[in-house]
Amino acid sequence: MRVDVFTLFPGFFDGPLTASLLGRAQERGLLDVRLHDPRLWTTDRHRTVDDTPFGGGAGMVMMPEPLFAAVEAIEPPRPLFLLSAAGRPFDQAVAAELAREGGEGGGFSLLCGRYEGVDQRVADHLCDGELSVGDYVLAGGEAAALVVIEAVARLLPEVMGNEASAGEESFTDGLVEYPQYTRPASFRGFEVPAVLRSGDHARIARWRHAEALRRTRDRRPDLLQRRGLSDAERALLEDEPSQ
Ligand code: JCQ
Repeated sequence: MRVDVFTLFPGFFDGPLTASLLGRAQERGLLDVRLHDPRLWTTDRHRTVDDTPFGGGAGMVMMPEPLFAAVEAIEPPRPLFLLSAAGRPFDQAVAAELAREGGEGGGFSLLCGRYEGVDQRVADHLCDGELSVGDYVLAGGEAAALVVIEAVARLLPEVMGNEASAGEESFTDGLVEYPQYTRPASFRGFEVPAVLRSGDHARIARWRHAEALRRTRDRRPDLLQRRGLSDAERALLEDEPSQ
């Protein structure tokens, strides 16, 4: 899958794209991230990419010309998304959509804003949509772009140790994770729940499901609201003791 990124700071991506999962995916030819610096498409002596806002106000706005010139020269894979706190919330469903549609020779592209934002004509007439990775303000879209790339790349066939890892999320889909433990069984007097050492795999699966439900209800009621509960899950939440 090809992902083109338009950024004034291509160096921001050096570590994240070469390390770990994304680095291996690129080495294996499963992922092809291409960075483009719009500053290279400026034509003035000072390589200017930003200007003061019409109407006044603090800060600078990214100019349309270098962004349009860069995108029109490259003709990156579409859709092209602007990273912005005002965008469509990026979640696992959007990640899955992008992984599915970028899967076979396809892809998508990302435009990273900086300063106070980009000229609105870039969002309106160059990009196909806007994505937000969360309700906070970043200094630029680069960190958000990395979030999107990593969440999508790990869903591509062959990128992780997939089928098992992706399938594991089946019944717990839309819930937060159940708690995980490893050795030692007792650490500083803190014990691993006995059920996980019982060897009773049906009971372990039931306990994990109940824990995922309980934690989602307590920490992320918004997720539970969206997903809903089956009758069996309602019973599990009421009946299952904590361990
Ligand atoms: C993305 N949540 C927050 C920073 C300007 C479009 O112009 C700008 C974009 C950014 C980066 O995006 C975010 C963001 N999801 O801040 C400055």
